[in-house]
Amino acid sequence: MQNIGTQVSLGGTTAHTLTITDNDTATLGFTLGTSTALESVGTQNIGTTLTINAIGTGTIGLASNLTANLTTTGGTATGSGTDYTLPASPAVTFLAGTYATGTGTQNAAVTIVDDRQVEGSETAQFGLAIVGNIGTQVSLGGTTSHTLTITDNDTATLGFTTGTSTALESVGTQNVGTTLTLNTIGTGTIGLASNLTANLTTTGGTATGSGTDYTLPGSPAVTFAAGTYATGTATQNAAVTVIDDRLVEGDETAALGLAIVGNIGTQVSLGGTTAHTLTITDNDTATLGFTTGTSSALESAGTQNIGTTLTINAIGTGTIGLASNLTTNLTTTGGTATGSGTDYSLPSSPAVTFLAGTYATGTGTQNAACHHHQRFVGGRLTRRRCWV
Ligand SMILES: [Ca+2]
Ligand SMILES: [Ca+2]
Ligand SMILES: [Ca+2]
Ligand SMILES: [Ca+2]
Repeated sequence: MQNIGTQVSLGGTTAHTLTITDNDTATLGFTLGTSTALESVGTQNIGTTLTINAIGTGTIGLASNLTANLTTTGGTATGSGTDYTLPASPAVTFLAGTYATGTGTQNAAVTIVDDRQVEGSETAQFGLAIVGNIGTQVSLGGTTSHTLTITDNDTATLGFTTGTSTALESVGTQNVGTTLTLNTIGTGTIGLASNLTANLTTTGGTATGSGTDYTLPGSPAVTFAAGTYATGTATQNAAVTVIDDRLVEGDETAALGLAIVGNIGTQVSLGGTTAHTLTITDNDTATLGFTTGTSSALESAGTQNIGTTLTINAIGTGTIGLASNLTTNLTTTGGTATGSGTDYSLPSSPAVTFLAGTYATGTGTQNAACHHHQRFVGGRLTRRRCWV
């Protein structure tokens, strides 16, 4: 200061602070909005991008470090070591220095847990939180949300425990076993993250479903509940109702398949023994005999009807009957008369037919027509018996 003598001295407000407001800012966001990682990947790098919006001249850069963290904002996956673990703080650091292009990228390393849960693909929604800002110059911007899809590498197959089974018609309920086999990769408890349900289906066979010979179980036929399956396998029974009718029908088969109702993502498929044949053993029988043990016919009768009687021994409920035609022939087992047109002729095949249908009383009769032939012995017409 060049004074005027010593006449001027400092006084009043003797200090002044000038604040220079920075006009250079930056935004931090995700490089991409989505990414996908296999459960076994170990570490999934989530890219972040810093974009510097610089005004003026000179080197573009950061005057101090910028740090930020990942945050969980949603999704079906569980963090904290269950399905994934967020990186420690800070997740990303953009170091102080020159950023000539005005942008920089840093990866946030998310740890993926390779469990042994059959769970389907899951999602983790991430956001960003600035930890160490540069003044207030950096804000979140651009792509501020990232969805990571974790693809499950644990699967399971569902099949029948055995390919065949046999049930007596009177059994009531036949349990058809199904087996779930878990194919897991990784470490930790083997299990299902949610219920798996499946139905039985009819794929063929001679038996009729929907209450005629059997009834499929209601939906779902089997449920493998969410939880631990330490051995990697489990069985559940599908309860097929067998109808104890009163039809003489013979053994019948029901060809059964499986249909998954409630899957776990798409992780469970049909596999192993995928078809099961259930044989239903008929407990209804019948006996066939002659109505009487003897009969007599005049040789001139022409046709002698030999009565046969069918007796049905039915167990169960419902209409007594035959499921299909029963036919039989007469045979010659002896006697003094000669068949094949000499003394008599047996009826053509079939001699008797008991038609399929209802036999409410449990019995039925049919005649077998035996044809007689006249011949003269010693000048007299003689009588011959039809021995059949
Ligand atoms: Ca796994
Ligand atoms: Ca898994
Ligand atoms: Ca029966
Ligand atoms: Ca029957």
